[in-house]
Amino acid sequence: MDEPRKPVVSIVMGSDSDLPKLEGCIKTLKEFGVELEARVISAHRSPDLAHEFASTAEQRGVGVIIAAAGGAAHLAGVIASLTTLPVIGVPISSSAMQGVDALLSTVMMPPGVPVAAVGIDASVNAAVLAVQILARSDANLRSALKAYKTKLAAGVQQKSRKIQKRLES
Ligand code: RP5
Repeated sequence: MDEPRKPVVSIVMGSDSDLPKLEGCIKTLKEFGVELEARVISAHRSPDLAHEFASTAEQRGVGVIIAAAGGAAHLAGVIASLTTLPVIGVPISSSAMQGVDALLSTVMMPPGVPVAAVGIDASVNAAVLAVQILARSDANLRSALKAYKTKLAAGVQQKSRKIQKRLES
């Protein structure tokens, strides 16, 4: 039997309640054919697990970590403090502050410990950024990214044609 393929991107989220906001990320990574894993780890509720995860991810073959959390979102920052892997933070809009709290908690890291924060709930961008990082050493991913950009541009033209048609009718 084939060995299960090792995850190259690890998605961690502060709670399972964050999962709906990460479906776009998971779908996008799968479309690029990137092996992934997804785990619930909380910087505040399970700090020992966060420490263990971050300090062993690189030796498990993970290349990029995507860390998503809402509220006082310290998950991405704590993980970034314990690994030299690139960490992409996704602020989640799960609190009364609609993600502004998570955005600032995720992005305002001290010098020397970067988290590449994407927009609030912008988990598709986290996936694309992860693929762009991995593509530096993967020609297939570089081609796939070029095709992705072409598709984005085609989508814009299609929308424009749709508006033209509506104006003409
Ligand atoms: C954060 O608290 C999680 O990332 C989630 O966005 C939020 C609420 O968590 P639950 O109370 O739903 O577990 O740590």
